[in-house]
Amino acid sequence: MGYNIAQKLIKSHLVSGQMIPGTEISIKVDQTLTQDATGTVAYLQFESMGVDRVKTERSVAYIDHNTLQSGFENADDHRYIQTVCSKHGIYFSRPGNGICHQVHLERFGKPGKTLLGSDSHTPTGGGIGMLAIGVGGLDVAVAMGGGAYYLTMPKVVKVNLTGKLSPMVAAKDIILKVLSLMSVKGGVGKIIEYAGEGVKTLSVPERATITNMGAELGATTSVFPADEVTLAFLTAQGRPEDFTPIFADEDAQYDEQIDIDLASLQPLAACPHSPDNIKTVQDLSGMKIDQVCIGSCTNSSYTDMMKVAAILKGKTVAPNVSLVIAPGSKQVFNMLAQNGALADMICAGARVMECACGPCIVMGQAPNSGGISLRTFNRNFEGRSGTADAQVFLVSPETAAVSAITGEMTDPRTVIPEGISVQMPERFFINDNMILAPAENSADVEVVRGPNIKPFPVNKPLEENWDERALLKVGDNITTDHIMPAGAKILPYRSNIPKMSEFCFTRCDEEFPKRAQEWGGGIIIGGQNYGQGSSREHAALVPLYLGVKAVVAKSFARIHMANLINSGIIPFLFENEADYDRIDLGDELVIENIRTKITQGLPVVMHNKTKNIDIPLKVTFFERQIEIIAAGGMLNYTKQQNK
Ligand code: MIC
Ligand code: SF4
Repeated sequence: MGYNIAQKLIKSHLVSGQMIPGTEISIKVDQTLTQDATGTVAYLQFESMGVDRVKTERSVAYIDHNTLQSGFENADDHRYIQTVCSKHGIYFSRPGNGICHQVHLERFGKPGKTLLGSDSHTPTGGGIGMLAIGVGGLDVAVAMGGGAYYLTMPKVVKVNLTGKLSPMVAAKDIILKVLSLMSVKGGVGKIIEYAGEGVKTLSVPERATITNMGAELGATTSVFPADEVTLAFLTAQGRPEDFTPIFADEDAQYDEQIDIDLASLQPLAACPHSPDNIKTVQDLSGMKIDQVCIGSCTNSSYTDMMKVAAILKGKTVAPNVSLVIAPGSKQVFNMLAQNGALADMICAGARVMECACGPCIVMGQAPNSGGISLRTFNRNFEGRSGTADAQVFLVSPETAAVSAITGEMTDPRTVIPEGISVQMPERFFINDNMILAPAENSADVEVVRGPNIKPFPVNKPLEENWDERALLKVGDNITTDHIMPAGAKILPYRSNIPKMSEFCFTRCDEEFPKRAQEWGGGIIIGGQNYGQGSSREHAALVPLYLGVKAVVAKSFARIHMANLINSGIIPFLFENEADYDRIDLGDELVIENIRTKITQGLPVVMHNKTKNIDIPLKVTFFERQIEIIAAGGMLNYTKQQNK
């Protein structure tokens, strides 16, 4: 029996386990990436492991998130990351060089390699045939130290693409279509593999848009073949030698299949407040808009920007619209400046920002009250834009640019029916002067630590008997943006967990941090898909700091569940989902002999003392995860192993 691409990539990196879906495997990690919002803690954790030089083939630290320096904190953290990287063998992409996923695709990604990144959109690398997985910072730290990455062997879904996109229909519309079919939790435990003759009609940036936003499916990752289109891209990036062809075998098997005829697609939009709430742009047309943001790791490539510039050329942004554009990388920005496309954007009235995450992570540009914002980004969770009552619609660059001119949601096919043709350049502008190689000699480098860097919390070994309270009860699809919001005000404290704790869960309940302090922690009760969205470990580390012992939910998102285990907070599932309704805020929850039961694989029952009922909990952890939980988190576990 032949292999699909996902299986080939896993097989060639398998360290332990067997490729049986649902079982635990571990793989060798070739490359890692971090960004600055997760990087500071990841490097603090790496330092605590006492490893001198990273053991990966290539590790890169990017500065792209915390770029608004309204105080010393971000600049200090950047200096810390720069020096710690230089000391330990990590390449450093300076602020101004671009968004991690875009730059990594351009300059470092290699087909056939594995990439672990402390950012949920790391699967962007799947666009060139990498096995690229988003994880918490601690998993990246372990990988940099030479440790394997442990994961649940996923099922593989084949998305069979036929035909060709019509003019003004974009790669974004393909992934929005997949989201409408699978939902934000439909990808959990799965790799999404793209196949079929439609694949070769898609350029690398288009493929990367699709794999990037596969994160919104909850998938482990997404992957495309590495073919002649990939080779042309790498050649244009001046690195044809990095190419390796990767295809599925003729007789490859898949666990599921979805068929999409590209020719049948039309422009789509993800409506508030979820990336899977899909409608056609046609159905929404005529809706007045207030803001348009173009960029983010999903849609900020050279070809995306050139299309936008072509649409804006000779036009003026509608009076009711603020148009913001952030190119994805210095390479893209440079090329737009050199060929005059930037002038077309400026002339039309665009507010051009530095190449970074920008509005996607609320480094400015929050919409007006109740504002309607069209964004080419990948997430539109409620409040994520920085304005609590704003309505964010996720659309393609074509739809965004055309709508910025008309001032209302507009199907781009009605304005430019013939479409826009933008050629992939034969050679990109290559200048890696903003990527610093590490020092040859570690001893020459002194790591600089600003006053914002505070120790991160480490858990205690698992205790035997718990008498806790239900500290918070939340509904379905709680995102990490609910748990630990981002934004220019809070992000500067990513290396200061005590300060961050003041904002924990405040989007759901203003009183949460105060109550957690007063009650000395407790247990969180969650619904379906708890912890969806980002990889931010802070959504586990801050609750740990506030004394959270466990989360009992109906289901969990993959990365967040791993982050909880890594920090020693137990992610329990309800044995009977109906029990969710039998717990209220403040209920006294008792679990006896929990350590013995978990380590011996015995059933765990939580007694709701307030209501005098027993609530059975599902314990579905792998052996190694049980050891991590018992040790009180990954760092304690690693120390025990190294003794
Ligand atoms: C995001 O898009 O939510 C982020 C900010 O990139 C996060 C990482 C973080 O919170 O630092 C992600 O996607 O993992
Ligand atoms: Fe940055 Fe937004 Fe991409 Fe996250 S989703 S990496 S914040 S551009």
